[in-house]
This record gives sequence, structure tokens and C-alpha cells, in this order.
Amino acid sequence: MRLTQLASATPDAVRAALASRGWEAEPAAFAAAGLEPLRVLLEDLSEAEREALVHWAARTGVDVLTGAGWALVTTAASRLAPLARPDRAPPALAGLGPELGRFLAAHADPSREWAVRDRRISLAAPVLLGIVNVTPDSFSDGGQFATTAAAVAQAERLVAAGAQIVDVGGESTRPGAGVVSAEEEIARVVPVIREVAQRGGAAVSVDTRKAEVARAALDAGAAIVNDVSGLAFDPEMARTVAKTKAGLVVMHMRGTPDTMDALAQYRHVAAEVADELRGVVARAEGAGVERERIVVDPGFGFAKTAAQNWRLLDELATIGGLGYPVLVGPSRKRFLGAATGATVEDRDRATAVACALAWERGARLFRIHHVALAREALSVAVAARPIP
Ligand code: PMM
Repeated sequence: MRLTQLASATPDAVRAALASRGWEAEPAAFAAAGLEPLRVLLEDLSEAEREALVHWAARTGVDVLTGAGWALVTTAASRLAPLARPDRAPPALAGLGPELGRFLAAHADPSREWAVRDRRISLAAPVLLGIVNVTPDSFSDGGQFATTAAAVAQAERLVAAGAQIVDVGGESTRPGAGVVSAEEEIARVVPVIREVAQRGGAAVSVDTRKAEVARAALDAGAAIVNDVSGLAFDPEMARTVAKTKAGLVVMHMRGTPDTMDALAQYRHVAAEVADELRGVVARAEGAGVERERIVVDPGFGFAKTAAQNWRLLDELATIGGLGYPVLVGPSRKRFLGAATGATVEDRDRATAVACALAWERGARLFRIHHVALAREALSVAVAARPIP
């Protein structure tokens, strides 16, 4: 007898083992996907649901750990699938069906495109958003691109380096940054957005929490709204995005840049961030934003300690489990400095590595200062783990 451990982090290990033993390509890929180990945490279970789940697990040989109101189920995707079907699930578990069905469908067939206004951005390869902060005080590149000409020139460089999207912001989100009025923010970002959109090399995203700024930016040619407050700052934001059919990035944070550090308290950061983002996308969809226009972002550095950012990066697939494309913005952030000792100006290599790790864990969009370096690291990550 010989024993070989097959890699569990990639379905390709099972596919290759079957294919090399004569299985046809399609059934081998299908079986590999079906055998992929999944772990799902079910919460808000009634006692009857919990009991029925424990019985089902005992009958089917599935591992389940459970406590009051919750159950953690670990099994292959193919074992879980019958629970989502009304004709196969035990009647007491009928309530799980819809949510489980949505999860399994998104897991089996993740979004391959992001709809932003009248274009569709392919997610078959990493999408890089180059950062242009038109602010005097952003933490990572404050003051460098504070004039329209300097900001447009920077956008051109980012596009030449491979950015498909240019993310233009006019308000610093560092703690202690002063309040910027909508008029001031518009005066900073709109001339840059108009010029970059007109040149046509990239889609333009506006990094703002204010609906009035988003409206002005969209009028000037932006196609995406990147709201770091996760729709919490301005009650008009979701409707503005819905009406214009813009793409929407909803980022996770708690409080405001001034209060967020005190709110960095989690019992299980990835699960709680996912849960809070689930509430945000429900609000977006409730206001009429279509599902295919939404991207979620765990908000590295916003209301998270360095240790929490690292947990979140490692467990990023939990955010992907929401069923929306995932964007990450680790660029030059403090948690990278905590691991490397590098100063803010010297964190682009660490950023590139973080992007590669995020790709492996399911991220498809990357908000980046140094586009060329991140692109190189992502080429390596994609070569090692292509999209199936
Ligand atoms: N980080 C910053 C600003 N905007 N938007 C998204 N979606 N995700 C982020 O992580 C994010 C963001 C702060 O960084 P900067 O001051 O370097 O722009």
C-alpha cells in the first residue's frame, strides 16, 4: 500500500489524480468540484432545526459541531447539496434550503463579470484599480497628486502599468483627517474624472461616501462608486447608484475614520465582517442596486487591528462565500508594516505579496498604488491557480 496526501486547498489535486487514472476531463472536474470540502456555519437555528440537522448528519456521516442555536457543518459540496432541495431535505430543515441553495449556486458558478453602467468588466483575470488620491493629506500618498494635471498624469501612468480602473478620491479616510465639504470634494475629483474618462483608457471609479459627490462624478463620466462607509454615511447613496446603474463597491468598516479604531473588537473577525457586509448588500439591493453591479470589500485597515487584518486575509474565502466578487485594498497599509517593519513608502512589495495571497483566497479586484508590482505578483498567483 502507498499513501499520498493530495493537496486540499485546490480542487485540481483531485481532478488531476482522476484524470491521470483515465477519467475523462469533464467528469474528473465535476467530481473534483463535488468532493471539495466545505465548512458552513449555520446560525439562528431553532431547536427543531438543530435536532433535525444532527440526525441528518448522523445518517449521512457528515461531521457537525453544534451548540445553542448554531451548527458548524464540514463536508463535501455534493453531500450538502441535497439539503438545499425541497424534495430531498428533511422537512424540518426546509428553512435552510433557499439560503443554502444560493450559497451553493454562487460557489459552483462564481460571477465572471462585473456590470458597471453600460460595460461589463471581466473577472477572468485580476482587475487592478489604480489609486489616485486628489487630497492634500491621504496617509499613503498625501499631497502628491493634489492638482488636476498631476492627478491625470498619475492616472495615465497607472493605466499604462495595467490598471483597468482608476479610483479617484478627494477625501482622506485617515483618522483625524478634517471634514471635507461635498463642494470641495467635487472641485477636487470632478476635473480629474472628466479628463480620465474622456481619454477612455480605463473605467473610472469615485472613492466617496457622499451621494452628491457620486452624482457629480457619474455625470462627469465615472462608472463605479466606491463607498468606504458601506452605504452608512449617506442615506441617499444606494438610490443614487441604483438610478445610474453604476457599479458599486461596498467596503466594510465600523464607525467613522475617527471612531473606527475603538470599534476593532471581534470574536471572529471574518464571520462578523461577512455578516455585516451581508446587511449592506441587502440594503443596496433593497434600494434597487442589481446584484451583478455589486462588489464587496472587507476593508483592510478600517476598524481592524493588524492581527485582525491578517486573520481576515487568511479567511478571505469567507467574504467570497457571500456570493459577490471580492475587492481588496491592502496597499501600503499599516498591517503590512507591522509584519515587515517597512515604512509606508516601502510597502509596495509586501502589498504585491498580499495581493497574490488574496487571489488564492478568491479576491478578483485589487486597489493598488504601485500597479506594475502588484500585476507581476498576480501573474505568478494566476499561473499557479488559474480560474477554472
Ligand atoms: N482604502 C482606502 C481608501 N479607499 N476603498 C476600498 N474599496 N478599499 C480600501 O481598502 C480603501 C478604499 C485608504 O487607503 P488610501 O488612503 O491609500 O487611499
